[in-house]
Amino acid sequence: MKVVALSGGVGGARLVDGLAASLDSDELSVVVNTGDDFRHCGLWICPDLDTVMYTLSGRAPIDRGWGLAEETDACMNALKRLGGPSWFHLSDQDLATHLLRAKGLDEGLNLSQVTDLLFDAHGLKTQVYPMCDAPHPTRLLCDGAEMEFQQWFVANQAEPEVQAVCFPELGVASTAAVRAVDEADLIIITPSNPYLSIDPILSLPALNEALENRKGACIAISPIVAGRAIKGPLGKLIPALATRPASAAAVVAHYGDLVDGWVVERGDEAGFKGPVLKTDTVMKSRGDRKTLGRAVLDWAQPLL
Ligand code: FO1
Repeated sequence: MKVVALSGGVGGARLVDGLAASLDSDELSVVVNTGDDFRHCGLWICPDLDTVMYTLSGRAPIDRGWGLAEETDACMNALKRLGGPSWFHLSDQDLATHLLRAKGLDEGLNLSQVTDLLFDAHGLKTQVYPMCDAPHPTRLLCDGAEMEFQQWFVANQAEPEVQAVCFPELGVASTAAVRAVDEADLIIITPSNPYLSIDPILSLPALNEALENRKGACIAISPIVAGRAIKGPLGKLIPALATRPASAAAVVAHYGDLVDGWVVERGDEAGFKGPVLKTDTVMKSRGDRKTLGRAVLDWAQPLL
């Protein structure tokens, strides 16, 4: 069975880890948001790609979700002492990833090629594709001015009220990502932030078209549990952007008829039409991820 997961952020990476435990490496592909990517200290930072890589490697911090669990900060401390930027934390082993990516890009590899190189270096077999190879930066419209994603999310702790999430007009989706969606029997929208992690993927015309004309079924896991986001700013973004309280139903409305079936936390299924799986969707451990991944795949079978 060909499965494609659309992922961004920590929640998406956790489900990908759970799906990878139940699928062969030639069954699972992952299309990852690159709208959070930015240039920092001469490096090209790809947070959502690295979060999938570290999570699949079992090396991401179980609670924080991004970066690496066993880490040191010698370089960041030296950088601070030299008066360099310290708002975006790059710990020592994580820096090795950024340096290797910068080397590959500097030698003319595109983002997909350097991602393959990094995943191989981590001994990972899962097919992970950037949604596009060229920069496709997400910007947040706050108080009439556009902010770069990481300036909003990290430097300003996602505090500034968001009036709109903005994407570049066009954008060329990566060939492998479009092919993966075209060939998929099952497309899974992971419990990522719909506005910040999934909409950037849908903003790419070729991927949006591939999803609209999909041959397979498309299911989604709600990132809102009992009216609250497990992690991140979604609990505030829904009232700000959809002018309604945060709820699983608000996420359903956001995706509209793109989604054929929903996976929601027990108790959140009120008002759902169509196929819905009510289960435990909060992943506190790798075991939880595996259980949820298996439950989602088993439940989705009749939808294919
Ligand atoms: N998030 C923070 O809140 N503070 C940081 O200093 C920070 C550094 C960082 C470094 C590498 C990386 O892959 C992710 C990092 N993140 C940090 C998380 C990142 O901003 C988010 O993971 C995504 O951009 C949104 O999901």
